[in-house]
Amino acid sequence: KMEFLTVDAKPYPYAFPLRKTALVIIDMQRDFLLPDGFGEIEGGDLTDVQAAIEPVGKLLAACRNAGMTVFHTREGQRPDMSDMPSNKTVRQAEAPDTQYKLGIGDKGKMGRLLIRGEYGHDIVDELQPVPGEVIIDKPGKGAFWDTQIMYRLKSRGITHLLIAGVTTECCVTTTYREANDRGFECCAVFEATDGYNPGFKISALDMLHWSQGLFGFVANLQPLLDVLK
Ligand code: TIU
Repeated sequence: KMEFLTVDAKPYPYAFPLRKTALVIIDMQRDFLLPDGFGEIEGGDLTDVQAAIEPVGKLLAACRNAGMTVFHTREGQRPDMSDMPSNKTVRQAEAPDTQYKLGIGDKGKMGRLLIRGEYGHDIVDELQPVPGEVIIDKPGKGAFWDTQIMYRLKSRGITHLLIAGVTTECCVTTTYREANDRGFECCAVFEATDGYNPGFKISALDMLHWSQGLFGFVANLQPLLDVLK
């Protein structure tokens, strides 16, 4: 028997089948969250993304406790950078004001920036995956481009996604929109995502649920924690 849970959400309550729902945590990596990481070098204000670590942790604990499938993604390139999108290379080389003192693959204080295997590329201590959880390494912003995520989700019978992580304006909503086009019923968790610009977060999330759910749903964390108990 399929157990459906329902949580208050925008634009209307989100119903999700517990056994067919995955939590997808986007890019909670040291390079995006800690000082001297890629995000800060890129010009990001870390205040809000760091504040998201605790709510993401609460969501992760609740989903684990409910027996839900958990996916973690990490943005980065292979050490030889053979999977580096050319537009990333072009953009960091040709940014007019050379705000990027260092770029992807350069050596930062936490290792080579956004390179797999480096300390800075990995997930923060508080949110480390446990055995049985799926880690998706992705070369771009969205988790569906050049990765196995679709096969991993389909092979587990997943139809619904709870989406959290950083940054809202970049990898979170890119992945959410990719998932929506592939037929997944998505719900972003408001307090468990944040970005480098407060205005961006609100706009990005408003766009997801505008007009009867243009792309899907947005729920608050506490009501979700309550229904997962
Ligand atoms: N640049 C920026 O805001 N974010 C990223 O490049 N990656 C993610 O959003 N994870």
